[in-house]
Amino acid sequence: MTDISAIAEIVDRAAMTATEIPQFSDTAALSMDEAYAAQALSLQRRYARGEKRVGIKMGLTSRAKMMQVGVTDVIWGRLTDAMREEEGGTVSLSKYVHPRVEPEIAFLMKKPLSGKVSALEAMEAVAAIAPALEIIDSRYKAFKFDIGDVIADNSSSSGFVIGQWSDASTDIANLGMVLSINGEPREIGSSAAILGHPVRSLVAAARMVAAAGEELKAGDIVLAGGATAAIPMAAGQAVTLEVERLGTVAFNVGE
Ligand code: OOG
Ligand code: MG
Repeated sequence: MTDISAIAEIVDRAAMTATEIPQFSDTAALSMDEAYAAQALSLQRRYARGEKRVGIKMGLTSRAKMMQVGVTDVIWGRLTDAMREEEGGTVSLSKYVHPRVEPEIAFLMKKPLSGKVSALEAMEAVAAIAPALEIIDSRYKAFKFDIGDVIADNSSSSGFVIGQWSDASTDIANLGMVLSINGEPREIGSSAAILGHPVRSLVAAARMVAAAGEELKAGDIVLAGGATAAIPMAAGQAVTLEVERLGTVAFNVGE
């Protein structure tokens, strides 16, 4: 029998101390249900330490991301206030194991949303849209995992930076996205890479949180998922994402 609370403690401690751990799938793979149960329990430990839930992140919603990590199911994880990094600020590598950065779109919810919803219903629940950078940091050795591993590890959630909010009526179907390091474009993509349209990620988010007995709440942030492959972070990098129409979001990487 799989000890879900032991797994929750292992992934929570690994994230808290920025220490890498072996994959569970090396010994016994977790089912998706076991993995989501472990994720939920590991977040309970964070909440008990005073962290506040601020939303969720969707993962593996683009082909580029699926190819990069070799997992082909859409997944989700939870975001807390402790994961937020300041826009334009300096992110310290010391909090992370082997972080990567990826270009995303963020939704800010104005109404609760959960269950089976249409794209129109999903957009009606959105207050604003922003360019965002997600810092993902798998706690597993060599950033290698199977689907159960990554879900248990809160889908690699570890940091995020949100740019300026734009009106929810902004057309985000096919916006150019350029991720640059020190002024050099390194990953170039489109918001259309996110399930064909980022709103589909929000529709999936509503369905997936409902399956866990939860909902998206007013004020929640929802990250739609990386539009391109992620780039390993290193000290001295100036990371900038420019999203057509939505503007720029940036941070620097410190020691
Ligand atoms: C899993 C998390 C994926 C995304 O945007 O696709 C993710 C990982 O790549 O470590 O955040
Ligand atoms: Mg992501």
